[in-house]
Amino acid sequence: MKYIIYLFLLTVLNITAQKSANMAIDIRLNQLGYAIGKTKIVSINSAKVISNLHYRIKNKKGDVVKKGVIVKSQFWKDASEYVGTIDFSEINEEGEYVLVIGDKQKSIRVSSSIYKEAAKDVFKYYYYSRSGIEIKKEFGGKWARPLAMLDTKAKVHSSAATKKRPEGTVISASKGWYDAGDYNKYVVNSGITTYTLLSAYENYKAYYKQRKFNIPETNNNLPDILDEVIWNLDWMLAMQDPNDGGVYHKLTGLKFSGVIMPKDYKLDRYVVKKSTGAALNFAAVTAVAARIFREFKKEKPGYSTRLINASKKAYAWAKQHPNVYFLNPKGVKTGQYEDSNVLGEFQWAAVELFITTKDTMYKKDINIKSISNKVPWWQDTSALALYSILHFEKELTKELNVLLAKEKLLNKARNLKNRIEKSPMRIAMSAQDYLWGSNGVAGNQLLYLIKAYEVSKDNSFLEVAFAGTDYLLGRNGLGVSFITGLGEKASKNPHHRISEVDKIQQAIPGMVVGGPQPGQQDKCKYLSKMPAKSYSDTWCSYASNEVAINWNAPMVYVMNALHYYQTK
Ligand code: G3I
Ligand code: 9MR
Repeated sequence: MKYIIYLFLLTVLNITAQKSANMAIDIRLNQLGYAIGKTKIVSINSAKVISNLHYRIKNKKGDVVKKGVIVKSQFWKDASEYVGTIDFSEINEEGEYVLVIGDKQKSIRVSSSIYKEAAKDVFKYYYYSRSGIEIKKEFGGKWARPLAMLDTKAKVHSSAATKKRPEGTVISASKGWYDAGDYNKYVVNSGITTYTLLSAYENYKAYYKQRKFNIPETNNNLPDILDEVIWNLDWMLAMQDPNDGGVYHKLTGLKFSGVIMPKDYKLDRYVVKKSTGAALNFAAVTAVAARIFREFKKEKPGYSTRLINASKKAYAWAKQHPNVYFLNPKGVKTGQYEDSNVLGEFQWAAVELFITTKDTMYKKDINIKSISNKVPWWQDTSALALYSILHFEKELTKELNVLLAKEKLLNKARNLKNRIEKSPMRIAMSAQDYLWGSNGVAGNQLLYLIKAYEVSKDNSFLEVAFAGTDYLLGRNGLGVSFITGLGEKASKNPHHRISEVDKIQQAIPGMVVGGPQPGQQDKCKYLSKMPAKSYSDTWCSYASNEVAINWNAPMVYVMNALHYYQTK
């Protein structure tokens, strides 16, 4: 009898222990699913230590295809959570599965085209961000909106006045993409953004020549990605002062608008102070575009020549004005994209101009030793120079120290790969990466790993890029997919004026939100101050939940590349 009671108590204790463990755990996974033949990881997160946690994975027929026990967990300090890992990389049959842990379960998809649709959604964000166009139902679905904000009457601000273009001169600087949740347009943030899309094309030409994204230009003879980039390039070209080659830093209202649709925007628009940063971002991007559009002389006659001439003039202006750093002039209260260290931008612009023109005057300015291999972002574009040098490695091998460039890039990529392999969450993000726009950091880390794969053909870089992409799609500190409309539990209330007031319940899909960061500069309501959990899915939170053209760009590159590698 005693033995039966003992057994009964033991069973009850075991069930209770399992139940309390289940209550405390959260299953974090890639909400889009997992790629056949690639690494597949689910993270089990808990405020408490995880041990002896049983799990099963069942297929659609209900057969258990994998089972196991998580015997220990690792402490993830950026979220102050314990993390158990389930690696089910061996499951490679296309289909739907269910992960069962006690009374919790989650659906998991294994597929050969995980990112096919997502790669299109993150790209379409740029079409929805176009200024000065009607978004038609045929291309924009229920997020159609009327023509607005043509920007044909922008005034030269006092900070940008010159003899030939005095204050109040009216210029047209139409088209371009709204920067983010606001309706302003900034040349510096256009730099890394436009380059990333151009680089995607330059590295995967055949893929992008056949990939259709259902935009108004889809049926012309240009790849859709280039049509979309032209929308912003044309605006950038209009931001250059033809009299001296200088480039206005931004086109903006004097303050952020209210929470309105573009058609209700009433603020006067200005082009504001020229800056060295704007000139160099402009010079680099137009030099890349010039070499790409050489291939399309019939479709875009004269465009390549116009771009390279503009690039040269902007670079010359920057050389004559090497330290004109932007800060908002008095009375201007919109975004700054300030940058008082433009050495990296000088290297990037010189590299792109040399690659495109082979003119030794630019080669003279290149010093690969000085180029930082840090993961690039709007304020430090140095590594973009490494990307381009290594794309043209063969062509440049006798001209530049490409071996040093390769060593720099691969060293950084190995560092990122090691972080992923050692991290409790198998992600590259570390404490100092949780900044305003941390999801942009995450995207650029993944892009960096794919660049390393392109350059080295070392498959381990591609493997960790696949695993690392889980982070933005749900395997993170909140179990939320940080890309609107992608996944069962995705960001819903981005700081994006159009999505906030367009009377459509769902936010425009495919937008990467800024991501967790402990700065909480917006002073909105957050549930945690931990770096990896400090995120608020509210309109209010522009410091963690805004969307921006530079945060989507790496995910266009990454998701389309991963789709390409999955299906090639
Ligand atoms: O780089 C430093 C880092 O060294 C330091 O440790 C850290 C903590 O202090 O700060 C880091 O700099 C931060 C930077 O973002 C890096 O992410 C700055 O403090 C922070 O102010 C800066 O925020 C920028 C924000 O505008 C405010 O200026 C974001 O990068 C930038 O993406 C964001 O851009 C805005 C546009 O101005 C307007 N349109 C919306 C867009 C997105 O929110
Ligand atoms: O909407 C603006 C967003 O694009 C900026 O990134 C952010 C920080 O500069 O500012 C947002 O505008 C807010 C302004 O700064 C303060 N009043 C409320 C505005 C809307 O949230």
